[in-house]
Amino acid sequence: MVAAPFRYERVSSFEEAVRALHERGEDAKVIAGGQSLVPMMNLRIARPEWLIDVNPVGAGPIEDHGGYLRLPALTRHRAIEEAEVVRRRCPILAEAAAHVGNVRTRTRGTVGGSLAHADPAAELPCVAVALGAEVTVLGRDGARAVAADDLLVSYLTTTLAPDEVVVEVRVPTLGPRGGWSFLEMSRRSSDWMVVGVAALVELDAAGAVTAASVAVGGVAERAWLVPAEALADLLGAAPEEALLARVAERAAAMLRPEDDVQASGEYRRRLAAVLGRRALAQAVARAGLSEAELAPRGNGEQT
Ligand SMILES: Cc1cc2nc3c(=O)[nH]c(=O)nc-3n(C[C@@H](O)[C@H](O)[C@H](O)COP(=O)(O)OP(=O)(O)OC[C@H]3O[C@@H](n4cnc5c(N)ncnc54)[C@H](O)[C@@H]3O)c2cc1C
Repeated sequence: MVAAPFRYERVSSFEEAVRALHERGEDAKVIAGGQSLVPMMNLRIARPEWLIDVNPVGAGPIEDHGGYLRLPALTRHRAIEEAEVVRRRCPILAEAAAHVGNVRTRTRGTVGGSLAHADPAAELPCVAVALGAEVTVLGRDGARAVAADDLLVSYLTTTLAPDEVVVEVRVPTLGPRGGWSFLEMSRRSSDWMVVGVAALVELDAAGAVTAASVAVGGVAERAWLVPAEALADLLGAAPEEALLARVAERAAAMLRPEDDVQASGEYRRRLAAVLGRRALAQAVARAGLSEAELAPRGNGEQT
């Protein structure tokens, strides 16, 4: 199928985009990478009257601000996957970005688009929630910062107003004894996840856990941040396999995923427990890796 007729405007700043969205009303949509919006238009699930193309704004560089990385909204998934600064300072983000679709999709799709689109099976919202990332949103009254966890509401639904745009995303960088892991199961390598888990841990010098954060994708109507009480047993403890398994089981038991064509809800819940245990174990194993051990090269995948 082809998209219904639409009108098209290019803007060279996010301020202009906000103005255009406001003037054109609720039938206007921003287009960034087009990797979700265009397929939806072709299927006529979306029929915007106006497309506001923000690509002339450009992405600009990913900046290291010490405690956080600043990713402009138009940063492509491929840039996140490949950037040395991301691999070294926030490696979970690069690891997750490598799972997004195929290389053609990653070359066009953007971090701002992924968060604004809010697909519950998308990798970047899941990792953003686990990291406690902050999203800068621009509207008619200026900019506001919103936690990724507060941006996401439900299937393809966020707290963005129709005339607001995502401008940048700030992701906390890895601590000196921080470990990370992003694991997912999908039916084929370039498919959306059936279930994915993002896990972050911090250890003290004695190897006890001082902080942990886990988010799960594909199991609810949005990326699910595991409540702190489900991870509480980790704090102050030596992260042994049996403890990690118990914590992952407890968190997964809170889930009530629905059946769909890809998997039953019960299968997803089991998968969340297994991937949760493995992700926590990998995060623990990676905690304290030196900078020289980080920033591995891309896998050169060309699918
Ligand atoms: C074959 C294929 C496989 C894919 N596989 C995956 C996958 O495995 N995992 C995954 O996560 N995604 C996958 N995707 C979709 C993903 O790649 C998109 O990049 C992403 O969801 C949206 O980013 P985009 O820049 O393309 O957004 P667009 O398609 O341009 O826009 C998507 C939505 O976000 C809004 N939007 C975009 N940018 C902004 C902004 N700055 N401010 C406010 N609103 C904005 C648009 O108005 C629209 O509603 C796949 C896509 C394809 C075509």
